[in-house]
Amino acid sequence: MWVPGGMMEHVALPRPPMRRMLPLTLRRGERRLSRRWAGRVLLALLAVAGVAHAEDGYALWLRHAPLEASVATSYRGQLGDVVAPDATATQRAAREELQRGLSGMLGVAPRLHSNAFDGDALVLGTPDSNPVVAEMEGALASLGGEGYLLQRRHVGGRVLTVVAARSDIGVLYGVFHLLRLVQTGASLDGLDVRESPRVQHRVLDHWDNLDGYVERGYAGASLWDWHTLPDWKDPRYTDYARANASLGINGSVLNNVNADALSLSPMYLEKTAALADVFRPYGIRVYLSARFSAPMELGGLATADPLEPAVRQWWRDKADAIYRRVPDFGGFLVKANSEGQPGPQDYGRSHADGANMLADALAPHGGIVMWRAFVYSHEAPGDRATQAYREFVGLDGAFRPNVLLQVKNGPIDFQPREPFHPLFGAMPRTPLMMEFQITKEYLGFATHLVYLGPLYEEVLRADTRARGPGSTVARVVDGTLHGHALTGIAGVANVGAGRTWSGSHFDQANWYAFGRLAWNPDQSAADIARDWVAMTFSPDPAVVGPIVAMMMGSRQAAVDYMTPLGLHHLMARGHHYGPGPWVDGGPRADWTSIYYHRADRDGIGFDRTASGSNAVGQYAPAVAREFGDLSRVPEDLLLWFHHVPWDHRMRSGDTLWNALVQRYGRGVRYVERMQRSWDALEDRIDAPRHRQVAAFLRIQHDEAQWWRDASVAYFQSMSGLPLPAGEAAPPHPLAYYEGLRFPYAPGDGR
Ligand code: BDP
Repeated sequence: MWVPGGMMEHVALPRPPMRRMLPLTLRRGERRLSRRWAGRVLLALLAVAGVAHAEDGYALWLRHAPLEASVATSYRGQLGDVVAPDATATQRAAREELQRGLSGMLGVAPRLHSNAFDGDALVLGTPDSNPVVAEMEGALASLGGEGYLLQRRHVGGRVLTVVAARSDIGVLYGVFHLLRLVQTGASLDGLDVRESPRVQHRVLDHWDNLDGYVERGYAGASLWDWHTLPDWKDPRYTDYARANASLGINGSVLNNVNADALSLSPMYLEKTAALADVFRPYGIRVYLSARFSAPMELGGLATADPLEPAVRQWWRDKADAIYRRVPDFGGFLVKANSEGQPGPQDYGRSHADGANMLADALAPHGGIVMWRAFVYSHEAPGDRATQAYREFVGLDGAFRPNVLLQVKNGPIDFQPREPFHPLFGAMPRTPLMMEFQITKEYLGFATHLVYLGPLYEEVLRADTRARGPGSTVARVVDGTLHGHALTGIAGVANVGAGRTWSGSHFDQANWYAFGRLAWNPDQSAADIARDWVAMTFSPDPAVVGPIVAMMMGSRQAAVDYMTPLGLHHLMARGHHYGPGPWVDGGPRADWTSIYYHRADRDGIGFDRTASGSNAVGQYAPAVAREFGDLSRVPEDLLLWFHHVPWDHRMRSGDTLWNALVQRYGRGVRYVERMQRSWDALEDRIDAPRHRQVAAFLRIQHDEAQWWRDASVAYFQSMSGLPLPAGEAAPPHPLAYYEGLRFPYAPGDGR
């Protein structure tokens, strides 16, 4: 029945939990149930009812849906009573999670003891809080402050399942891991799991404005109700913290990188402190995006020059004031001299001057600066893809030890597919932090089912060759490549106040995948998807298999129907919603699509080889040779790096023109297949979620078709070539697509 470490072989089909499984559990157990147990079952029923009746996505992957009865009985027998300390807020959080999770999944609330208990038991603790764990101190030594151990131990005739760590937060993480094992049907026999995070700062960046609007957010308004804070601490803040802790996310930047200085005012710092209080038991520190000109806006200074003593003093005082309210404040995230934001260059100073000033103010308190390398200025001529490298690479080694340089995964801007950013591997003396986007600004917003796990995985596994083969981006990020202890990874959050948190059921998977990869960047996107599906929908292989299959190809499908073969940035003007390969004119060349695709009668693509912008020259020589060589460049990046004629021969032998049109069609057909797979799951998924996903897939299909038709119509107007056999002509003339307007596309910057 149990498959070690994997899915269960024979799991009953998912069922409406309250109707079938729980009464069965009761009947079977009746004889054994004392009054006390009956009371606990009732409690569990009530706890489960709250979750099970509301299949609206709110419970995320923490639904703790009831397991099939015999499975539940087996786990109950294996785990026994629970011995867990309850002296600190984090210890209580761990107990509550266990209680909630096991009640939901096993149908019975576990018996909790805070100290000694004689029978078989599930034991939680640190060396300080539990004597069994105290004896394991040697095994815990190398776990670090956040790691944990899950172990089956035979101690004096008792069988103990131990969740041990050196800190309370490690224990909480271990509890979430154990609950995941139970929910996904893993065997506990011979349980022996050692985990510690590979990356130190695992952070969500919220692009939330103080007025509640979320830039590039597709899940409703901001979670933070600044107006009612600090007095009203919405229970949702706790659920947010629980969800993050279940993944090991340990930081939250509360406000948009396009920052409002007001976030640093005393009134807002009180509100930030209230959120920090809610998050603290879950191991989450708060950070703020700092507006570089705040000393002028809030402090009335005439300058924000980072070398000006009054400015430096202002930031020191500000840091002191923040730490008085939030003693474990994480630090600042800064977007400077990019897209019109103020920064040190306004005063002829460098990024390092700016970052170091803030780092000096935070250092006495242990805070860090996450300085963004996303710089994008119209004053800097040349290929936009090369700007960050040009501005930063010469500053390697110039930053204080508490500065991380936060680099987007690719050199342009969260496109459906980009090569990895050339700064990874190129600044050995500076810790580089990864910035992924979880919210799908360029990937169909919340309505397109696009699982980002494969995108993250592709980037993390890319080989920078900085120190020979195996110099992966993951090893830059986890610090092992260049020996940095300070490490970080950030995801631009996709959560909002909408009931599903992420705007759709499937976008929750992107939050989930980001968190799991932040903990261990070498995990596989497919394994993560399997866990997510098992917890979010059902561990039934007949559910997990098809859904994981849908998810794993979904990102490539979006690339295909939006920007295949290395095309990028072809969105219509003013929003990032629909196709606009025809966009030209306006104030800046690099705000147009034609700048990026460079299509004309003869060919298409951006020449970034030595004969073009030479962006390839920013990569390590081995990578530059591969990307720069038409015969070796991955075809998925062909038009990113090369301008080629329409009749360029692909490796298949077909022409580029045919391949391009076929890719568009392939993307649309993938969505059709996802629709069919999803329809076939109708009896296995609860109706509310099934209905919404089906509707969103219809939207996705229509929009994929629209992308395909508009793009094919436009590129055909350039190439003048006939469509390959079997590819239908777009139903409308190009002018129709060009004329479509979407003034209120969600997520637009304001
Ligand atoms: C772009 C977004 C813009 C952000 C910017 C950034 O369109 O809203 O402000 O990135 O990362 O992707 O700062």
